[in-house]
Amino acid sequence: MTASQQTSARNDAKPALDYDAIIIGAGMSGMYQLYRLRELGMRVRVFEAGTGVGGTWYWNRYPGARFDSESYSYGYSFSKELLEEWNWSEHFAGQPETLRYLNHVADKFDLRRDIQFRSRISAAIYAEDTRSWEVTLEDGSRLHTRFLITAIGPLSTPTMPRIKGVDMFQGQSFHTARWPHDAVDLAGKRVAVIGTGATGVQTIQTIAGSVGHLTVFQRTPNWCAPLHNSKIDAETQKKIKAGYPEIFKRCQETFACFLHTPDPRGAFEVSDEEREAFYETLYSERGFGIWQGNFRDILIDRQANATISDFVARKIRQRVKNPDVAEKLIPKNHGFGTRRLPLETFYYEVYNQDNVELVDISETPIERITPKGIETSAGKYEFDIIIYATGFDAITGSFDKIDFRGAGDVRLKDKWKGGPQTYLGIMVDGFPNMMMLMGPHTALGNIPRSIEYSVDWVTGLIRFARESNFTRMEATPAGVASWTDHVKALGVGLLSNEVNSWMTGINSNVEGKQTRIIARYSGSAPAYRERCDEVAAKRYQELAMA
Ligand code: NA7
Repeated sequence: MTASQQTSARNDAKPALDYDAIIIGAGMSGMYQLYRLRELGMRVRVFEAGTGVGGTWYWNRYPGARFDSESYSYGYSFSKELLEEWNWSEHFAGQPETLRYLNHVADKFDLRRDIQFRSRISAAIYAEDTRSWEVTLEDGSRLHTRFLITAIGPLSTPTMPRIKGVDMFQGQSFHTARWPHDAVDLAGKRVAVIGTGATGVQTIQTIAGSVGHLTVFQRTPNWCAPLHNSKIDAETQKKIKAGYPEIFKRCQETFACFLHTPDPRGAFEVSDEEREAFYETLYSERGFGIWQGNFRDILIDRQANATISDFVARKIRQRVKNPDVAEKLIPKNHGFGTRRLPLETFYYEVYNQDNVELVDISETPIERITPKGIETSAGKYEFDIIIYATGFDAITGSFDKIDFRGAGDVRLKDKWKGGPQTYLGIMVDGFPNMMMLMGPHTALGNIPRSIEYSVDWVTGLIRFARESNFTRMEATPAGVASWTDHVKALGVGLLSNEVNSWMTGINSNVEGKQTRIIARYSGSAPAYRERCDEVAAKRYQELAMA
């Protein structure tokens, strides 16, 4: 008997599996992975906790949620027909439009028939004898699958602050990522927002005009820069459609798949006047250019970084009338761009409004939430509504919530205690037949571009396994050690790795997440793809296949 005949014989002897592949999550990754695996003729099931598709864009319905990537660089690129028929209305589309888009994709490719909604997975356990995964849903049902693909998102487990009395508040309160589907009436209300990350900034600037009174509780200010959003007119729409091949080619070439990529010059390779003029240009242009398209050294050289931090600080002082408030809004403990840059639309001007108050809780911490509002060390505030824009247990948080157990009953959570260990950010030794989309150690950046690449890579691997009659594929310990070391080495010298943020695995609201880890791949997307392409070209010899 040949090896492949033996494999087939072993398969025949075992009870049939429910599915060839189970995908966890029907966000952008899960939807596209379903589409690709169907093309291989596989029996695939997607389990999704929500009642609809869209992942991030399904859950994050808070006021003002929108792209910070240009809409036309964000959509799926795999279908020409889809690109042709969809018109983005703004350069940076809002959440309702994006959710409509993803529903359109689900309809167009008839995805829903293989997606089971309202289905949260609680455990996934590998069985060596059948080379398969037993997946348990919260309702207790169990299903068996050869391949398990996680599409659970890097920012999908919201975290509430660990403040006394959070459950005591008698008004309405929401985490931004659990914003209700029905409209929330904010008009004339006394509203609190806790948190000033990208989400807090979008929420605050959007609601400040309609609420009665807004109190912003800020623990750490973030550097922000103008989004410069606008509508897309008919002429521009035509140009975008005609330019799609060029747009996606550019995204493939840039460092993080955005339309912007670092300027090859260093900040001190130009005169002071040229530098200032360059910063003015970047500040006046739309999108992430000021972060991703800035001088090549601002995110690695403290002095270079100080020049852009100083420039943006001056802008904040110009835009905020009250100098004390302006100072509170200027970050002092980290440089520009070393945390994820929130893009804003008249955010700073909000603090010039009479109905808006900034409370610096680094000076006067929140002591408790009361039935009527919030109590800080300095006083009591009463509210009708409290909005928690307090972020996510990022990158590994959604993995921690599922009891993943690999060969020998090893828990993924235990294996990753000291930080994630992965092979290409896609596989883990001891967890055969499990692949992660947008897990730790993958290139994130302009995320749909990374999603499409990873899904295609995983699809290629599964195709190869099926064609070769392999039923077990696993990363080797050496492969995992080497990739993990590589990812750690790439992070050395980055100013962002010296700062507490979700990007360094810090979350003050989660037990055990107070130590910085390297959870993100910080090399270039082209280098990431080159490495993964090489593995595929060598017919996945780096994996253990049987
Ligand atoms: P972020 O960027 O993690 O921001 C969370 C904010 O909430 C941040 O200002 C935190 O202050 C604040 N926070 C968190 N916990 C508390 C407590 N307990 N008390 C007071 N303030 C708190 O999350 P976002 O949702 O804004 O953005 C996440 C990503 O989603 C974003 O980068 C985009 O890529 C999309 P801190 O800075 O920790 O002092």
